[in-house]
Amino acid sequence: MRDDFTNDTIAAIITAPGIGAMGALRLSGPAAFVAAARVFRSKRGRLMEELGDYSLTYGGIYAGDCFLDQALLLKMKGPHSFTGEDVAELQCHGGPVVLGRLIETLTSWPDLPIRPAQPGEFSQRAFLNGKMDLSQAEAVMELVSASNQKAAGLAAEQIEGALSRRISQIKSRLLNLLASIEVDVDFPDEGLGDREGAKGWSRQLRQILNDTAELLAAANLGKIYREGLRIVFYGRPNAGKSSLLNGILQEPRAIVTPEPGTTRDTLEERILLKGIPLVLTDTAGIRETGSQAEKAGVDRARQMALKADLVLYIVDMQEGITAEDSDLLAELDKARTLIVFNKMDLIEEDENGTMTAEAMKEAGFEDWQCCRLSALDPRSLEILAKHIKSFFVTGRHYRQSQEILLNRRQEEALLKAKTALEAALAVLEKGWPEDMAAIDLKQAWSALGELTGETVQPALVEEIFSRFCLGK
Ligand SMILES: Nc1nc2c(ncn2[C@@H]2O[C@H](COP(=O)(O)OP(=O)(O)OP(=O)(O)O)[C@@H](O)[C@H]2O)c(=O)[nH]1
Ligand SMILES: [Mg+2]
Repeated sequence: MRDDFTNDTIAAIITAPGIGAMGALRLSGPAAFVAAARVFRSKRGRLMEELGDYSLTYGGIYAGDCFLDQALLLKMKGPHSFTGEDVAELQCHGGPVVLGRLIETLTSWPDLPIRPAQPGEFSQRAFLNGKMDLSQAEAVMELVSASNQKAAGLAAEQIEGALSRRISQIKSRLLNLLASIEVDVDFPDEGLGDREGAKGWSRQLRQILNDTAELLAAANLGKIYREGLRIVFYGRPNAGKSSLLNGILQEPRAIVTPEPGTTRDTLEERILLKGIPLVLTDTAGIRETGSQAEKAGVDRARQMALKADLVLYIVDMQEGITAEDSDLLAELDKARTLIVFNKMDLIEEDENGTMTAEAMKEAGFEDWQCCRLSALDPRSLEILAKHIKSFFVTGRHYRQSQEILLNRRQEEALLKAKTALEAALAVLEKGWPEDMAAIDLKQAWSALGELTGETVQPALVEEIFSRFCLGK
C-alpha cells in the first residue's frame, strides 16, 4: 500500500470509453475540491466554498480559459462519500476528447499534484476507509459483470452486506467460544473446563460448523447462477442425446444420424432457459468400441457426467431400460440425475405412462426423477424446462437456502475456515487439551476475516483491487 495514501488526490474518467450521452470524471482525496474549482465555474459564479457539502451545481468546465463543455459538479464531502474522502464528480457530455482534455488539465499542475487513479483505486480507498468490506467491494465487480438477472441480484444483495452479515454472525459466535476456551486455558482453577464445559463447547462448535457448511452450500447455488448449471446429456448410442440438445437450442447444432456412435467429441453450448443459465454438454453414446476416437469420446463422456450438476440420462424408449442402461445409471448420483425417456412418439400414447413406470420398477430405479418426451417434438422443451427448473429452484435436490455468490478466493477462505473448525471439533471430542482446539479456532477466525478483508494481507488487497476496471 502506498505511504502517501492519505495525502494524494486521484482522478479518473469513470464512464465507459467512447461516445455516450454522458461522461463523468471523479476526483477523490484532500485536494478534490480545490482541483475541481480550477476546472469548474458555476453558472451563477458561486465559489466552491459556497456550494453545499452534498450538492449538484450547473456550470462549465475549462482547460485554463478554454471552455470545454457544459457540466454538472457533484460535491460530496468525506467521510460521507463513496471513498470516504472528499469527492468531486464532473459530469459532461460523453466523448473522449473533452474528458481527455479535462484529465490532462487536472494532472498537469506542479503546485497541485493530482494523480491518475489506478484500476479499482476508488473502491480500494472505500475499503481502506471502512466504507465497505472486501466481500462488498468484490460484489461490485460481480454486479457489473453479471450475465443474468439472478446473478446481478445476488451481487446487489452482497453489496448491501448480505454475506458480510452472515460471516460476522459466525465470527461473533466463534469469538465467544474462543474466549471461553481461552479463559479456561489461562485460569484452569476457575472450574470451567470440566467435562460439561467441553461438551458445551463441542455443541457450540458444531453449530458454528453447520452454519459455515450451509454458507458453502449456498455458495454452490450462487455459483450456478454465475457460471451456469452444468447439464450433461448422457446415455447409450442413438438414444437421442444430440437430438434433444438441438431441440433445446432450437438449431441443428450437433450432427444427428440414425447410426449409433454419431457423436464422438463433447460439445458445449450455453443457453438461458427460463432465467437459469445452463451449460449444456452433448457427449458420445456409451458403448464398448474398437474405434480409438470413439473410445476417447466415451471416456470424456464419463468424466463429464461425474462433474455435472445434472445428468440427463437419455433412454431410447423403443428399447426401454436395458442392462447397459442399468449399469450406467447405477454409477450415477440419484440426486443429480434426471432419467429422460425419449422417442415417446413411437409409443402408443395410452401405454406410455405404464411402460416407463414399469421399466423403472423392473430396473430398480422407481424412485428416481424421470420425464417422458420426444426430442423431435418442440413441446418437449417445455417439459424439460419444467423439470430442470423444479430440480434447480424448488430445491428438491439442492437444499433451499439463501444463495450467495463467492468468488474462488472467498470460497477457498470459507473452506479453510471449515477445515479448521472440523479440526477443532475433533480435538474437543477426543478430549485433547483445549489449547490445541484454540489454535484451530484462531485459524478459522482468520480465514473468515479474509472473506471480509479484516485479516487479509495488504499485498492481496492491492492485487484484488487491481482487477477492477479503471475508474471503479
Ligand atoms: N422418432 C424419434 N426419433 C428420434 C427421437 N430422438 C432421436 N431420434 C432419432 O434417433 C436417431 C439418433 O439420434 P441422435 O440424436 O443422433 O442420438 P444420440 O444419442 O446423439 O446418438 P450418438 O451420438 O450416436 O450417441 C436419429 O435418427 C434421430 O432422428 C425421438 O424422440 N423420436
Ligand atoms: Mg449424438
